Amino acid sequence: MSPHAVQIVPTGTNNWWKEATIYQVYPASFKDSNGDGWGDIPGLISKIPYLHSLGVDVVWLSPMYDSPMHDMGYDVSDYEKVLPAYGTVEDVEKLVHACHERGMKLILDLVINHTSDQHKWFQESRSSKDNDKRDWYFWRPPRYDAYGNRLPPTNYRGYFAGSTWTWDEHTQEYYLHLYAKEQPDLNWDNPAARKAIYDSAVRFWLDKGVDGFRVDTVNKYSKHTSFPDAPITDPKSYIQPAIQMWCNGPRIHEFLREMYDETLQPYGDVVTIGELANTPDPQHVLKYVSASAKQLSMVFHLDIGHIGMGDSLEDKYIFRPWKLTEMKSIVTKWQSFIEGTDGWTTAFCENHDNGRSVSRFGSDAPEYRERSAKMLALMMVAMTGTLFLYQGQEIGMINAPRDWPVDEYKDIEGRGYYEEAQRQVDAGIDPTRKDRIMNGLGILARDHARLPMQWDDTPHAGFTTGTPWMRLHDLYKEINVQQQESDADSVLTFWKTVLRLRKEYRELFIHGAFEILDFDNQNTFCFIKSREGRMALVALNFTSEEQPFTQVAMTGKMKLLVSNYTDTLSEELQPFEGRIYISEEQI
Ligand code: TEU
Repeated sequence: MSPHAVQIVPTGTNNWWKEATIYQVYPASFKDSNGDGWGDIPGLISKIPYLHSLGVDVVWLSPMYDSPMHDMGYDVSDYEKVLPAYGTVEDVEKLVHACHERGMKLILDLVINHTSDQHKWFQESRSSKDNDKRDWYFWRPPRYDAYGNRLPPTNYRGYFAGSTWTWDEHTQEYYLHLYAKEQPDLNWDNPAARKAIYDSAVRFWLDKGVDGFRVDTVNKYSKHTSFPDAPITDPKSYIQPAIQMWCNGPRIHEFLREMYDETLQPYGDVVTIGELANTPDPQHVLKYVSASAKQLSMVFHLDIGHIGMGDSLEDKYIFRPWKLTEMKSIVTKWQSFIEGTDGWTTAFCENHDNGRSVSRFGSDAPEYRERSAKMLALMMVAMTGTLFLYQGQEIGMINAPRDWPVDEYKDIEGRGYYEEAQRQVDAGIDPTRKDRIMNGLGILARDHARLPMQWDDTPHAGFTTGTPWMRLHDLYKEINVQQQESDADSVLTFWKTVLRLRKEYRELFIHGAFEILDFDNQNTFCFIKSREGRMALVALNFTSEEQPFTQVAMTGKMKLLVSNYTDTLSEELQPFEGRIYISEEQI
């Protein structure tokens, strides 16, 4: 065994969620049961047997709460009501039962940094300056420039291209929203607001039997409430990136510990997966995920999703060519940082906020699409931590065609960047920006993950009998569940196989120590997982060319466990080939 590999000795209990495979469902796009063109919970319930057959242990359901849907449900207007298009609270209780009766679990999406502007709390807060919920959100007076023009309280740029402040004529103040103006930020510094969040958003659903939450924007609840201006990093703009003003704020750990102690711990081993942005220091991440911290079970580190994105918030959707060493560096960091600790980590490469992994990290060309999907599957199932699969990843769904016009893109974030670019072109500020943003959206847009699920080759891919809310992929007749379920060589069959192997070799794949073997190689990604003298070697070719298999000597005493080729060559890795070798005995 390599002398560098460190043993992971998971202290604390081996919680149920460490070895689970969690499958994210985007409710709008998964399965429509009533022909209104929107996915719904009865449709999801009808597909639980399918998910069970895939090898899914936990379903993560993205927001299904009542919402005006400006941000596809991440703008919650009532935590205790289900969006009518998705169904009812009783439907969610049936979904809990459908999961539990198969030994599966259900987690929901906890969106508690902000509400919708239609939430009754905000409606009360905005009604008058002396309303008792005024301080449940952030209200501040305007500033004025030298000419008497009214200005927002700070120069912050939000995530959806625009100021984080919106003027309220009725009470003559601005309110804060890191995201859309329809998503006002809750003031977590107000204890009454926190208590209401715990009761309405958390306990209400735990009492319905859900098994945990994915926690949206988990490190943004504690703001620097003196609200200083952000440094000028974009001289051509009044608004400036300011994520340091709300990420990992002064009271964030206090708040998350309080939520754990008061709301989660009383329900037993409830899992929480925090969406953790802009926290590159592993030591800081451990303050969130160490079992002794009693805050979160684990977190998503978003940097794998940001591969290929521009280096600044304003250039997020300007595509930036990347090298494989960037991915290796990210994977190595988040695979290794829990070694010797009581923390835990996640393994994912797709979600509802990012383009499809085959298109971004492999190749969605017809001759390479399936190979790429299987190669990436081998990378994912060999990773330490809790594994997450996003709907459609198991059948190798790919980005929308590059020639789709911008009107097919529905997401508020991408459209915000496009419209901002249009304004800059019209103003002569940046004549090529709109084209560069459109190019970036063609690779990186959140929309690519939100095309309806492709079930079969009937109209609308069996997703709906009505008119789908979003256009289906043009290739749904070639890429769909039904065609792949009966194909022994399909991506779906491959995922079922390798998910079983992940459980069979869980000590290595889920709990093993990670060590990279070829960091400087920009074409292949080879790493080992080791534990108690056993070892697995993973070899991945990220190119469409044959590449030398430089670790072949290490495979002498190992057996080939799985490959996405039937005819493997000893000295070369074929285009987008993935292989996993296993040591036969203690090394
Ligand atoms: O995303 C948090 C967020 O800031 C996103 O912009 C994220 O950083 C980026 O898209 C990742 O590549 C969460 C939800 O996942 C997202 O869908 C919501 O729009 C957002 O919060 C607001 O609730």
